[in-house]
Amino acid sequence: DDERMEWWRDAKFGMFIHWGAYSIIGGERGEKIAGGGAEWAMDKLDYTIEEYEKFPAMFNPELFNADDWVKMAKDAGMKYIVITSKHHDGFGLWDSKVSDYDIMDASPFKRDIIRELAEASRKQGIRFGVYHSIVDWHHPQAQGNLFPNYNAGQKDQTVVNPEFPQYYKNYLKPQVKELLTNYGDIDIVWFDGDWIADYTTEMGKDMYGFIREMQPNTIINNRVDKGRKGMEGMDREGNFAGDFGTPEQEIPATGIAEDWEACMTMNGTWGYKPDDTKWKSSEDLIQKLVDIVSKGGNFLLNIGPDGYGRFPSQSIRRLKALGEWTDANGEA
Ligand code: JFZ
Repeated sequence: DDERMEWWRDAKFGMFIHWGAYSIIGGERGEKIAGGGAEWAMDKLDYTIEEYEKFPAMFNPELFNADDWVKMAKDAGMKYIVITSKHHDGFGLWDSKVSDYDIMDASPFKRDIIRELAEASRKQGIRFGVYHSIVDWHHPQAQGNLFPNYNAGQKDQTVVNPEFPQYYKNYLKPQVKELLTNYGDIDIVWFDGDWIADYTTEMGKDMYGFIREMQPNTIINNRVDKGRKGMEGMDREGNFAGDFGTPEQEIPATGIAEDWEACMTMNGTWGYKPDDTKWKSSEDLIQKLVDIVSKGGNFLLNIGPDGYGRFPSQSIRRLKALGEWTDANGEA
């Protein structure tokens, strides 16, 4: 176990990437702007499934260059990348046979983004992982009761879809299997959406074992278990919660014995959102890196590329500053 975690503990600093069909929308619909994360546009701006499907159909990010993205991460001093293979909207960035709601069949781009990034990461010598959402607003059996236009009583997160176990078995697991078998080593699987009432600890344990069997060295976050915010579950012996805890937008106090990784945005959104101009300064981000690393944690810092495949200029400037700092101060 310790051996499996070793590279990750040494790595300290990684890049989170939230990218998908929502990156076209930028969190805006007419005069409305979604509050918080723009990756939630489908839910927050009340798009029906049919309306939202237009965005994958327009997703054609011709400026995307995997080598450039990986180089920007490396130059910033980051040692790994975690990108959204699928966020809550359900649109997959890899070539999937499980569903047509993917980059090959639902979009004009028809390039396997996960493959290009996995290969570029390997080539440039940094680790590669995927964020995969348990919630899936596009799948009728898995909308997590969040989608407003499906099933009366939506947004009541206590409502359970009786067919969710079928989604889990026949859709979610096969998706994860594709990701864990078609792309070489997947170093991290970062689950999210575990909060929905439909998902169970039994499913989490099953998923954890399923991945371990395919790739014994993959590192899996605590949100593979049910309802694991922040460090929940990591502090209780014998309590199933994955390999590391995931404090979000916060740095815990000192004295955590378990593995943890703080994930943060550079502004206030995970997905691209031009309206969000609350950028943390480079100095602040450097400070956070030092604070986290000094407390034994990892720092997963997010980029929300736009619908063309560009990192926001504000993010690029901050990555450069972080790179200059990590260059000058040795390994993070
Ligand atoms: C989730 C997503 O809903 C969000 O869009 C983004 O991807 C983020 C990284 O993860 O949001 C969460 C998940 C967990 C907590 C808070 C927000 N939590 O543990 O407090």
